[in-house]
Amino acid sequence: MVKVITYGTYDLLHQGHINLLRRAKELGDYLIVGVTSDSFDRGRGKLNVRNNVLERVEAIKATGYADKVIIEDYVGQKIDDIQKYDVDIFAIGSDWAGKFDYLNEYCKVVYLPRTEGISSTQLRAETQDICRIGIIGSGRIARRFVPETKVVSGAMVISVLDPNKDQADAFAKEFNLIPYTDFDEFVRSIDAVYIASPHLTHYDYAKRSLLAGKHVLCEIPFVLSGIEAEELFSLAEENGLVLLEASKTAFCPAFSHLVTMVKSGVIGDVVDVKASLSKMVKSPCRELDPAQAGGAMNEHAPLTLLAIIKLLGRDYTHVDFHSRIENDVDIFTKAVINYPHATSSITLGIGVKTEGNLVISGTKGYIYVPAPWWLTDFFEVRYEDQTKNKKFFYSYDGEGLRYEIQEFMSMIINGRRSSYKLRRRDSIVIAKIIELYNQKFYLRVI
Ligand code: C2G
Repeated sequence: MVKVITYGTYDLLHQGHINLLRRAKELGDYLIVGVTSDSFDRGRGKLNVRNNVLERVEAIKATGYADKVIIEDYVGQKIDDIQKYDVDIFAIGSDWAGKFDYLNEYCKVVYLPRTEGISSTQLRAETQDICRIGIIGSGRIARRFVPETKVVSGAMVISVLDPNKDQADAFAKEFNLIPYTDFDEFVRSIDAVYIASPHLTHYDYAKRSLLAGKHVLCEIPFVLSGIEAEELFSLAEENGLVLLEASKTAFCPAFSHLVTMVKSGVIGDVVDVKASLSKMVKSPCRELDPAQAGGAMNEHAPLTLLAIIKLLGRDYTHVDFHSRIENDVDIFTKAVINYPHATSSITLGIGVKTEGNLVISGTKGYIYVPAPWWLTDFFEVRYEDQTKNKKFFYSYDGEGLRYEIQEFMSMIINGRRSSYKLRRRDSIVIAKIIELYNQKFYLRVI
């Protein structure tokens, strides 16, 4: 019996896939089809897959060509499968010509003709409206955002708003966008906004965008008060719009998996979380300007608090802050946030340098995420018995903004108002803690 194996994602199963499966089956007597898992696809940069793995497996079964369906979940699995199932022929479409020659050592490799004129990418584009995104602000993060949208299907940045005409024009020219200095004109031309303007403008821009019926992705810090955050989320809900805080770490593959691993008990009960983030800045700059809500807390609390809230929840019982202040701005802040059964702290610096890592301590072991943990692509689970330690690696592609953009687009397409990766209530609690700090209720100057 000649055994053939082939692999694919098979998203929105189409005639090209079916032709390929038929041809693969004709090469032998028994066809094994490997369908990629959702996490494997995300790991290899396929962020836009529409059908989940169960739907894709069902679609393959329904073609009647597969004698066996398996899940492909890791790099190198093809070599294992070929040996495990005693495969004679590995078949794949000609778009991969040459790429799998290394499998010749284990079986015969056949590149089958690819069906021209049809692809999952094309079908996704045809069945999905383009979301026209306008960017508010033309600074550093806005600059990184535009290229990242190119890898997310359906997302297209078309315009930029900056009250400074020269800056709007220069940014628009660089990225081939339409420049605006007037908000009302700008907002009319788009479906969604990405707010990347200075902190103190976020609330107003978000509110005006929601009132104009646009979805909003807002940079961190989202807003600096709990009441403002609550108001904006209610406004989004009433108008059937998506409002998401662009807390990039929340959506990247490694951090999401870290949270689910901790919740499943790999380190026992979590007893302490320590998250640090320090980035030195040079004066003069927005970060050191009290009039623009500068300071380490406003700058870096959103990502570090995100880690604590995702791991320990929203029901903290105590918070206090310790800061070193220079020229009316905290250049260093340590906040202690305690829970009934756990402690936590964030250590933030813009004029003090420290190790920016994340340590989650539990009753059975701990997780160590090295600096810069907020761009997570690796972490290690460590135990007293070091032979049980385990390292986990993930991809963190490009600038890492693609993951939040993908989540934002998926929420819009599927009419989801809330993301489990960053709940609206999580964003509200983060804003409330930042507000407590700014009101200096529990602040001690060191
Ligand atoms: N295919 C085809 N004609 C098309 C589109 C796709 O013949 N018009 C083939 C591909 O060449 C591949 C299979 O259908 O053999 C599955 O394609 P995808 O779903 O795009 O999956 P792919 O990313 O190619 O998976 O381990 C995964 C594999 O390495 C490749």
